[in-house]
Amino acid sequence: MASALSACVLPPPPAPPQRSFGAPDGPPSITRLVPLPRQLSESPGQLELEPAVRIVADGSLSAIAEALARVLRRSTGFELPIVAPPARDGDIELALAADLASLGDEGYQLDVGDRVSLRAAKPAGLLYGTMTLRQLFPPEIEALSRQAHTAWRVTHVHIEDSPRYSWRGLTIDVARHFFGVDEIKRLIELSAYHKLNRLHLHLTDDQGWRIEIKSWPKLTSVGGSTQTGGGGGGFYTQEQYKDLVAFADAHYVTLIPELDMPGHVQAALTSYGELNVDGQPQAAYMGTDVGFSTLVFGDPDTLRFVDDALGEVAALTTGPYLHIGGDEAKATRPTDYRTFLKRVGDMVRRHGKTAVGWCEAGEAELPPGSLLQDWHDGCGGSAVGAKNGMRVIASPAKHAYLDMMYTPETAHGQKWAGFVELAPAYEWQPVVPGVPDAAIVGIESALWTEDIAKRADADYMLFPRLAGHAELAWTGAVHNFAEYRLRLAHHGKRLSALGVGFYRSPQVDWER
Ligand code: TNX
Repeated sequence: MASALSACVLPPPPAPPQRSFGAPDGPPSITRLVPLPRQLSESPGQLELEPAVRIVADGSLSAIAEALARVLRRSTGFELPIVAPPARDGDIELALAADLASLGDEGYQLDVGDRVSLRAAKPAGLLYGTMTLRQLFPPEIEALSRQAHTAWRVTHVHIEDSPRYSWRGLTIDVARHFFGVDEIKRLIELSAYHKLNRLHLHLTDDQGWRIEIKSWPKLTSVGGSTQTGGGGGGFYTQEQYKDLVAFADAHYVTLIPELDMPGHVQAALTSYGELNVDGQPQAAYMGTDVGFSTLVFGDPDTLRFVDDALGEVAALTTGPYLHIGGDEAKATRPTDYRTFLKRVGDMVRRHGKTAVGWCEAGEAELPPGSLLQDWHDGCGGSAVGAKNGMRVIASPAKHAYLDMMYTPETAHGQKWAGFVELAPAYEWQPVVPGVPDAAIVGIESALWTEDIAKRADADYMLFPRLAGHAELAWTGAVHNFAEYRLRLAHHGKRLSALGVGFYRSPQVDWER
């Protein structure tokens, strides 16, 4: 236990950290946290949860209180009733606090002393505060069954925290291989646990169409029945998709649907002959090539199809964004590409949403305020787009593509952007050539699934790299891999308790 007040402070963004976390004299609580909070100080003393502990929160916060209670009840075996204020010593108190508005909508303040007091201006901040609180306990707190011999102690601590970037996301390709509702819900929980707030579902590609469009039912009855390498495919009904949106909303994760166009559309061309020049449905595609399919331009059927599909997906979407793809449209003539995406951007606006496109789409005139997802050093479009008022999300393949193999020995995945071990996944900055820092809204990792068909393989590729990306997005670049790997060793115990089968990189001493 620290004998004197010890503190670690991260200055506000974008300045670099003044001192490194995890220095030998750093507060021990720090070694438990991924992502790091902006500011933490410890003082002497510890709080131990007693069986009589209660969660004190007013009714409007019951969902967040209940989510925390569920986790703590399982492992502690305590009853953990949720009661209205006032709190007494020994309790965990959650409260909204207007005086914390300076920490923003996602920031929070967490004090552990004679009781736990978690305060935030907005509910999202409280949710993130509960994630930090969970990490301050021993890792067994995440266990699914009662851990009888663990003392649930937390060192007295004061934390003030808020995110560096507003966009902290993950792309999951459910088109190449389909991942069902329960798998996506689990990823939403794991995203929120790491303080991520965007989940982008790549719903359509050459190999499959994964979202029911009632006005074009063959998109799923035909286009949803295939996937890479053959096999059954699958899709979300609109009811299932609504359920996913509600689940994501409850975790303060914005679900972003992507309908990729004008390339990556073979599944649509397979479903409807009228989308093709010759009026005939095309053959299903189950390989791994990209850039060979394209929609036909200027054709009224095509435009009606795009508008109907965007309209139905917009109606299912509570968040502000629709992703329209725009990547690798190598079979589309450049002028057609620009004309088409401009029209699609206008449709998105008409449906009341903000367009997001892959960086190539910066070449097209999307509405101001649209976003570009940059997957490799500008890819031509990001700088142009930024000049035209677009904002940029950094997803550089060589750091953030989680389908890249860790090493030549990794059993699944690709290597076109290089091998991505834990250090290169962690040590980078979200900068894009020609794009001013102020136009960069954050980071999004991506898991493409040409070669990833099972939850266990997805876990292995996502974790623990996603934790490093989450830290970059939440804390900003801390970049002391030697220190990070110590925290990651601890985090690995939490991931295991959460049932995540992650890659045990030799860069980390997991047994520490
Ligand atoms: C590139 S980067 C793609 C995807 C592939 C991925 C495989 C981008 C926007 N498109 O279509 O699945 O590489 O790593």
